[in-house]
Amino acid sequence: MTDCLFCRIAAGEIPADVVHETDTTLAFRDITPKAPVHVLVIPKAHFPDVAALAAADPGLAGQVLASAGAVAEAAGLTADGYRTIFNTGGYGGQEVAHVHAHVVGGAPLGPMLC
Ligand code: IU
Repeated sequence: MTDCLFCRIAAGEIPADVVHETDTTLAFRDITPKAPVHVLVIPKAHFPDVAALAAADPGLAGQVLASAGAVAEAAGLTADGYRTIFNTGGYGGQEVAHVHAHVVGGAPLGPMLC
């Protein structure tokens, strides 16, 4: 049993509104959406942030980005545009220490979000 929330979601121990899944990644709707579409994309394996993920497993980092693109495509965001965000650390506003990409869109976005 891990105390990492997103590891537990990836393991199916905590329910989530899953919109996309591969062998290595999971995408689910943010419980507090900041835009009409707000999906989080995680690797199923635990890495604390995007820099740690990219350093340890660049291939998996690419798979997370590919999943983010697939989520945007499936949500119909590609024509008007959208944003992919990785928050890192305290000043970066990262609240959950399991790397996750925010895929946000569905309306014009302000200069900052998430
Ligand atoms: P952050 O980049 O670590 O700040 O983003 C964490 C996100 O996880 C944030 O947008 C929360 O709304 C979201 N979230 C969630 O989707 N489900 C949860 O159980 C919890 C947080 I706690």
